[in-house]
Amino acid sequence: MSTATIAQVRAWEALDSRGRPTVACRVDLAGGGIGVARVPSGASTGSHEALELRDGGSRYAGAGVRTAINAVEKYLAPATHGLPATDAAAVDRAIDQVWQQRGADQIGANATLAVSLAAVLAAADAERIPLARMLRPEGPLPLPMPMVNIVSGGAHAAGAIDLQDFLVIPEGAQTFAEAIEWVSRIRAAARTVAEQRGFPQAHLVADEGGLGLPLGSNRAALDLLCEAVEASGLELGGQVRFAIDAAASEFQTSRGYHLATEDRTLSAEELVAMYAGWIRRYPIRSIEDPLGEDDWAGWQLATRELASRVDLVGDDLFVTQAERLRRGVTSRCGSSILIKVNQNGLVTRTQEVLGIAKGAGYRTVVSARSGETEDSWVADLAVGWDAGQLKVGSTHRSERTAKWNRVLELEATEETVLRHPWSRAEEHRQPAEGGRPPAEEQEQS
Ligand code: 2PG
Ligand code: MG
Repeated sequence: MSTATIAQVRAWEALDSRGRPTVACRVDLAGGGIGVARVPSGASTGSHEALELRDGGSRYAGAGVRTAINAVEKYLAPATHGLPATDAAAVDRAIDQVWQQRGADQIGANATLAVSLAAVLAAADAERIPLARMLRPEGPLPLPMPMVNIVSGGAHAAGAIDLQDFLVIPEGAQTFAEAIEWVSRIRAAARTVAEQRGFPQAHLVADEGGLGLPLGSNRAALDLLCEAVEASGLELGGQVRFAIDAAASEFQTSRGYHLATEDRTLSAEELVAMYAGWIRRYPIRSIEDPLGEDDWAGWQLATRELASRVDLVGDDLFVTQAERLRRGVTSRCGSSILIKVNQNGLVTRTQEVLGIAKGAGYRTVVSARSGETEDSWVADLAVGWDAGQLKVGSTHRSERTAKWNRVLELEATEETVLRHPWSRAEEHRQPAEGGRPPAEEQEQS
């Protein structure tokens, strides 16, 4: 028996950052390598995501995960026993076989992902190297550009405003440490500006560590970002740009896109026109989920109208699934993809989706969920897969800083290079049908 073979798989209920239970799993290898992984969970979940199994009933208000834990111990542990953890594809195939046979209602993506992740972490532990290095054995580790939440709305801030995330991208930073110092400065300035504007609740934090403020309009969040960047002494546009995660499925109704904060309902055309106006006025680099998860026609329109100026990132649209991404590429929807392992359920299959996106000329953003844990493996995945961008929330709350801190650790201890995904020097991917145009065709402001 090789030292990397899986000897034991155990699972239990742990808490996530919203106090809800989640699946934790430990894989022990024959030679002593150990991997522990806890599964994250979304709030603005796409309806096409892989199914997260919850028990129902009265425990944890129905959110218990004992069924998923039972699935790990009863089915996934025997199926993976004796496999080499170093062969992640073989481990995932074994997990997937059980998943297909028993069905989503017996296994659950929270069970499959827990084992899949714990196995790769155990393999890295056995080799005594970071997971990022195991995934990328050669050359400097490519660190992602951070996208950092400053203002939260939607499902992450009790609907304080309608759009879910207003983020900053410290594009001009030369190192990850510099990037983090800049965004921490901006986050602090945003709080001060908000307090000066009469929002005493600016010392409280939303689900991802951002400010959840009843600003009165969605656009006001962009003005707050502008003021915060200026107060930080950083240059808007040159050093720092903005990103938005509209999470539009959350405010889509049968009558259109309902902006409750502004008491108006917009058609897809009107919503796209609103974004176009914002893009003209603010240094916006990307908009995620600008339209609803099944509004393919709206996405096509947005891609035609906006993709030459900003990245359009599919999260709820693509849900880290190859089939939906392929449909998006052929029907010219979006130009970038959000990658979340728990939307997919398996580590290697998620990596395949990322590969398809890169092949189609889409940019890629590895993302955490709004319900997170102290785990930091998502940072290693973003680095090891050379995603180019990482989105894990704000600079507040330990489940967020765990991820930034992990990239800082890699920068301090490994040979690394910080990715600047929009710089021409790094513009190496070929755009495909429906993909974004090359950098030189994109407007720079
Ligand atoms: C998103 C994520 C992370 P959630 O929409 O991109 O911000 O949120 O995990 O709630 O889906
Ligand atoms: Mg999103």
